[in-house]
Amino acid sequence: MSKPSILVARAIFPKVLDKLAQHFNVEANADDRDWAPHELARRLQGKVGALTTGGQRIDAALLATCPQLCIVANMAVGYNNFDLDAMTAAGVQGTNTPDVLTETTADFGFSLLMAAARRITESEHFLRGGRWTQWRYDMFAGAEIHGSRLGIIGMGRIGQGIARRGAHGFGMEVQYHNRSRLPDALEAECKARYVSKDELLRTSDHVVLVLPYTPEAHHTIGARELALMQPTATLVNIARGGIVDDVALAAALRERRIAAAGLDVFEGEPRVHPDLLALHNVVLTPHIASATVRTRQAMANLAADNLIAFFDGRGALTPVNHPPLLRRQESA
Ligand code: 8YV
Repeated sequence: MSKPSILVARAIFPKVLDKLAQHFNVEANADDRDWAPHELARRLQGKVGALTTGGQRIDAALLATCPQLCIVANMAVGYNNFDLDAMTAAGVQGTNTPDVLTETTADFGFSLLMAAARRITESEHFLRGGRWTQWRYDMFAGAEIHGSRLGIIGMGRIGQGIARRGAHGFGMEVQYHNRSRLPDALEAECKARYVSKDELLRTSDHVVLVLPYTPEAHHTIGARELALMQPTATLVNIARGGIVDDVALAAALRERRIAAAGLDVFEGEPRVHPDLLALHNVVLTPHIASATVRTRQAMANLAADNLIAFFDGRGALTPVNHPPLLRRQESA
């Protein structure tokens, strides 16, 4: 029997490609180019599976042109690049990579918080610029981390990881807002108190955003929300671009209506709004919260294993939808 054909839409670890090649005819993206939608659709012709990252949009228009496609395995925990309703309606399985990146991403969220609140990159630029000539009592004096009040919006696995770090490692008072409250036992373990979004914004020293992107979550933090925050507060976004109104945030940072921000994700990334690039009180990183070698390997392997398990007939390992009728896998 011939192997099913799949597309790997971006470069991944050669070992993972080798593993996939044992099970599939693989078309890879050797040059790691970001394919335009029409090119992605062209390359998906005749493919029954695809391994994507967050950058490839899988929607009704694309699915209509790829009737053989049965499964799309995203190498990311977030899957807002999927139109899930369209995939479910078309009988296409979607999968993501939860759990394997939780602690790594929580580490990074905490790093970004500390870098922004303690003005680490800003002071490094000052030093490298040759401007450090003497000590001064208030030089780069930032905000306290330990013992301060941490607000987390989005209390899934990564949010809980950040809460644990804050509460147990830094003695922070943790409060959170989420679509639904956590069970009591989990709240107790994270030492986290549920509050409304506005109360969280008004009373937190630091706010970390870890909620999934949905149309309803668009601009969860805009001018109104920024106006509620304290002038000494830090805002960290490791969720998705579009959760924050970047223009409103740049204005708030410029006018010192909040003290600092740490951003790993941006509206329209990899483009970053020039207003943000012009500011010193924001730490900017290129969507790397899950980027440790071990975690990226685990993510790539889990995405690959989803494809392998699905075509072995074992079912996807970490599905994000449950189509009532899956497209026929024998179409391979
Ligand atoms: C990915 C992420 O690296 O998992 C996610 O949702 O945002 C990152 O870990 C990125 O989406 C590329 O796939």
